Amino acid sequence: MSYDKNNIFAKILRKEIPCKKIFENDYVLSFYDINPQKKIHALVIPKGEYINLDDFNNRASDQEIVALSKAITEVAKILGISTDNGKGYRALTNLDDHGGQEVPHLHFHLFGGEKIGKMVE
Ligand code: D5M
Repeated sequence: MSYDKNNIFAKILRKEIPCKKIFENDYVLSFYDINPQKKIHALVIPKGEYINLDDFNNRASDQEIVALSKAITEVAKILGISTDNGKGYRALTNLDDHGGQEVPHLHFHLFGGEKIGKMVE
């Protein structure tokens, strides 16, 4: 499978469609999910063209991988859902068909602001 440059997150990265930005640096963009499943529902995506976590780990540089991982913690802090306050959140990524992935650009969902059950449907 090759990367689809017309996926919705690629369009957000090219600023062709707007997003409610939370955080950005050279490697990562974070914004609110358009269809929140929990009180707080953010997305964290790499700026590079990666389809899913497997593709990312296969092809991304160490710098990109570290940046994405650290951005999750940074965004959680910005949103006030980090483990600093003993509350915490769920970080989740769906991979491909069986994982239920709809947008073919790697994204981590950050769910928080309320107690979350064992699985997110
Ligand atoms: O999750 C894809 C997620 O992307 C889903 O929770 C909706 C969200 N989405 C779709 N379009 C937008 C825009 N334009 N802005 C913000 N969020 C969006 P998946 O894991 O692929 O099922």
